[in-house]
Amino acid sequence: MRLHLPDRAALDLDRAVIVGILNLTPDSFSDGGAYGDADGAVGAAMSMVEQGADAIDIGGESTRPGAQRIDADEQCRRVIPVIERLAGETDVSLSVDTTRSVVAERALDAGAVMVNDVSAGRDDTDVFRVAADRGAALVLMHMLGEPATMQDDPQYGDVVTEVRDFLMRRVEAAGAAGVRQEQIVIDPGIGFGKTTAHNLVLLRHLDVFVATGQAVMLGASRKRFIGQITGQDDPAQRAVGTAATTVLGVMAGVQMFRVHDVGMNREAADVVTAVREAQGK
Ligand code: HH2
Repeated sequence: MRLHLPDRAALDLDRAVIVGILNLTPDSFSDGGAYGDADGAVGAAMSMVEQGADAIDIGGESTRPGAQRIDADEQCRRVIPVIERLAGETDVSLSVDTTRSVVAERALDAGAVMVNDVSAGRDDTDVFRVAADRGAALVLMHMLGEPATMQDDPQYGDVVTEVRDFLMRRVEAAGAAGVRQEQIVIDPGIGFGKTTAHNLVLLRHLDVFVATGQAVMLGASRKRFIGQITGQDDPAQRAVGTAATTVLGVMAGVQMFRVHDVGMNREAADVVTAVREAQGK
């Protein structure tokens, strides 16, 4: 399976795609303010490439629970110079993590090939038009409510079915706006309007998302539910727990993993893939 990108490029989804996270935000829950300036950010991204990242997801707005919204101009100021420089230094795929069409468009101009929209096109439906016009890949994620309030007592009847059905409705809406089906990735949105119990049930049923036939992304990296299970309060200490979710995902057929700790997740995914592909007597 391949994820089509602009200019006839494609990402091979038969081997797990590791997407390194580059948050250019002062307030992200795990790596907020970690890179200082553009030089630091480019260096961090290049180190992820060396560790085996296939793509880098670059964001200028935190979506952690309770986060403040950042306007499009400020997001552009944060992400565009870094995308421009990375496009000149590496050929791994660059993704922009934004819900705003203006930011998506400028990021695609600067060299990005994928738009990661955690609102699945609900914040700004023009994101669909921009992705369609430019032939960009598009990640559609499930979120219940909004970052400011999403963790205030989220409720579902059947979380797996509801999240899947929502995502398929958004795939349909993106398709109606002209985005090609084979360019759309769905993501259950671990931690976005979900309790730990909801996250665990979603992780247990990742096969349901894979069975839709869309490419699937998992974003469990360093999230709070891992800390609740392992007792690790510091997000940086949740890499092993994250790698466990990558193993589960590869076993279920998930193709893309959005992670902070690239090397560890690359290795975990590669070992599981090798076992899955093992043949012989
Ligand atoms: N999670 C976060 C941000 N963007 N995109 C997708 N597709 N899936 C995710 O699970 C996802 C996402 C939140 O994590 P992070 O970027 O580390 O933190 P913050 O939002 O605080 O910057």
